[in-house]
Amino acid sequence: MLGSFLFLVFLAGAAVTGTPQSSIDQCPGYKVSNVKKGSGSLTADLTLAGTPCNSYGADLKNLKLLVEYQTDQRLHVLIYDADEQVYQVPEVALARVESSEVASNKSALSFDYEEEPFSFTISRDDEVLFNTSASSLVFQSEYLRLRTWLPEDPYLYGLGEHSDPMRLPTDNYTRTMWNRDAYTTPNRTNLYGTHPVYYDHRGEAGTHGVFFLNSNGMDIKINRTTTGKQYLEYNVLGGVLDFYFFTGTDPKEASIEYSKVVGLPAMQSYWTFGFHQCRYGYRDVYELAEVVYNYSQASIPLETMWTDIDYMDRRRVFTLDPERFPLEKMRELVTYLHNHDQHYIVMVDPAVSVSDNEAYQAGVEQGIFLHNQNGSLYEGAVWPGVTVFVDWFNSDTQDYWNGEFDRFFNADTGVDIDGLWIDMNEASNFCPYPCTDPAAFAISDDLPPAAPAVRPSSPRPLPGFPADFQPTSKRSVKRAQGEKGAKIGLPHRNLLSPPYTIQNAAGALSMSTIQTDIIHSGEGYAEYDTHNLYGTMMSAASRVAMQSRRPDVRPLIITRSTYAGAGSHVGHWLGDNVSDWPHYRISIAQILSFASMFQIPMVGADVCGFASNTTEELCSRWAALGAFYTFYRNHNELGDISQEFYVWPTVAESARKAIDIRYRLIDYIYTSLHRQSQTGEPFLQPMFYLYPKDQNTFANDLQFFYGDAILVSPVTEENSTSVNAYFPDDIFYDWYTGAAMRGHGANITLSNIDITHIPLHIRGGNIIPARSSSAMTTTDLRENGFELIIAPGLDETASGSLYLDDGDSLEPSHTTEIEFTYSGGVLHIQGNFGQGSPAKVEKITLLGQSGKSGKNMSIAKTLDLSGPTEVNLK
Ligand code: MIG
Repeated sequence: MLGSFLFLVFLAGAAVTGTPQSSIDQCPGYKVSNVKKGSGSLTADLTLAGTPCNSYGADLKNLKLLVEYQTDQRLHVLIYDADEQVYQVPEVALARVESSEVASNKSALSFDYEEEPFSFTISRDDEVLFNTSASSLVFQSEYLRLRTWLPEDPYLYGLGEHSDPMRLPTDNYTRTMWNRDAYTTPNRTNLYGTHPVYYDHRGEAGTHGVFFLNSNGMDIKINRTTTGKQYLEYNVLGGVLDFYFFTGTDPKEASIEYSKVVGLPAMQSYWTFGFHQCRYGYRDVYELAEVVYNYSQASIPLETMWTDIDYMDRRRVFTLDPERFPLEKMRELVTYLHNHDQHYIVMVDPAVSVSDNEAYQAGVEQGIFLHNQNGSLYEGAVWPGVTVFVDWFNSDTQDYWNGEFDRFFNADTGVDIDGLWIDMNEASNFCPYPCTDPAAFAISDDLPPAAPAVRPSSPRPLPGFPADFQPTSKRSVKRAQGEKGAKIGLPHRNLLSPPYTIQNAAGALSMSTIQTDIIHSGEGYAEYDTHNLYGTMMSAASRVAMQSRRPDVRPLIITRSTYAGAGSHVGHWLGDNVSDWPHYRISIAQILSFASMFQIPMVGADVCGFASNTTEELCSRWAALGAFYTFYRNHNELGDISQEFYVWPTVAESARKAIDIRYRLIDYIYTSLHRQSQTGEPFLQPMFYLYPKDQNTFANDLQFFYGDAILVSPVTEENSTSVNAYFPDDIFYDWYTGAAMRGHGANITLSNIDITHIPLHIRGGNIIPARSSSAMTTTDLRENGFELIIAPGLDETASGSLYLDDGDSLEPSHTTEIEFTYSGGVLHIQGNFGQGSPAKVEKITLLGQSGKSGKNMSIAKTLDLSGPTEVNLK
């Protein structure tokens, strides 16, 4: 059933039509008048410069231009309609950064324009970064077009979410932004999230980013003209042209600049970096308990147990299956986990079953579901059958969501979860457009059978049920589309099938999601404009709800659908990948884009793969690779063979070894992610972030840096025990032996890599505060002392840092921030040493040539990190 459903989706995707470029090329563009220049800003009027071409909707005659030199590294360019009717991304979805208006002559970027036809350039020194003279500007009621020239063979990155190479293709490449339930994450299609930011890396000259703050459906095309000139073109279904240009001397700096626009990412609790086990298809609470037990028997640390929609009563959110997951037993399980310093997480979906359940009744009473324009509830079909969908723009929704969380996840009477998993929030709808009979698409009684060889009996069948109950709402739409100054959208648009067609792999805009002519409560936004924000609005509301249950601790929320800036609320998993080698490999490019370029540092793929059966070899390699994601979770689809790490001895061995290393490094991870949450400096990084002048690194997305200090070079091919890894011109040290390895800007074949092993190298110049030994839980880990690993760089110096707090508080009262530096044979320890019992150093290891005899040197030395000190290692 699911298979044929997906097949239909693909067929629909293939039917996407081409665009009539001939008529669009007749569009007259705009001319500039009434220019007003401030020291750090410019405003002007833009008037249509000729006969409207009305190619994909009506040309707007009067526009306004606003240019702000926001900082010395960031420039804002906004082109909007003079009447301010056109939809703009609401502040509730993405708060705007304040401009600290700098004088234009103090800025690294400069804005220049042509009067008629209007076009503009953004330059850094003498280098043009963005030049819109590549085509005339088109600003229509349901279509925007802007094209910029690019240099020949550019190094472009970003434009997520996708499963294409990290360095974007530059020929005939289209990135469609329209959030979609993208089972198996096919490449060259739109996936779950929208991040309309690209980075353009120009080596020595620096790196800049271009963030297009727009949430409408769009195709971004990267291609060449018939004469071979390279360009990037935005084709957008609405909204305004809102661009943030930011620059850095290198890619790291550019990422930091982006974090200033979309917000700094949320800091996560210490325990969240432990290992997580999940799957779809756990039969009952006893099976959950068995898995927890099996992990401990296999001596594989399990920090957090997860449960998919299996726990729900007939897949209804905020309910428990009374037979398979009864409340009493669920509470026992959670208590058991908590008593053993372990954690528990479950899934929540945004679609609420239309049936006799509390979440539905409460939602109807509070009027917080989406409504059709005639006032009836908008219905679709998701797991529980016919459903309604929460309207995140309704001002009563937060109360509703808090209320459901307080009730169902109540510490005293409910399921006391430690974190939250939110899914299906693109939003996903099984009822294809036009959805006239959602009951016909209720697939809950047609679930694929669980694999009988692995589980003694499949989940009991889930009956369908009638859904003819349709109360009317008490909602009130405050504004109508078209109100001047309201920025909620032009009136009289075709919100279902606009004239321009984006290459949505699902087909029509409303296909397999919420119908796009739905108008939200509150301000009255159209789903057409806000579709791509649905998951992030749910993320923000869920964060508040989790915080309202546990006000003092950092909420962990992992979401499927994201929009720019989502990292300030949540982390992300990469959705429904496949248990195959291509998905194993592409996960690296994907986590790197999310963590470093989109500022969602808590990210990981389903380890061992979600769809289809994994293999022992793949799962063994993935157990090790996943240990170097920030979010490390094994997850698997209903009906596939079990893939918990203990199922195969080699996988268990691989997992134990990788988890041992990961746990020893958790404080290094924690320190770096804390820094990212404070400054935007990315933790997970592509190789070119640290070697921005070495062109050999620019497209490498099979190796990566785990923080500044650790290079991860996994085996990437099946049936292989070697990897051809690139080592820049620098000094590295083998993590396992400490042996120095001089990189020469060439590939080195690492061989004899057992399937339980992952090559890791410490990059010279770093000091790593590792725990001296691992533990079965992160709570126990925190009791262990530290080993300081000093890896001198080519200049014989090294540095590192350590951030410590209680691991959990939103606002920790005592924090310790220590800086380690090594030079001239002496280790210097300085910083702010918070109160509380000081961390202990048990061992100092000096790697490589610097030791007395040219070998590694380890000294066992107990040292309290309670104040500044020096250790002479000569
Ligand atoms: O349509 O909850 O991506 O991780 O196991 C499938 C069941 C719904 C999709 C998620 C996947 C999860 C599954 N969900």
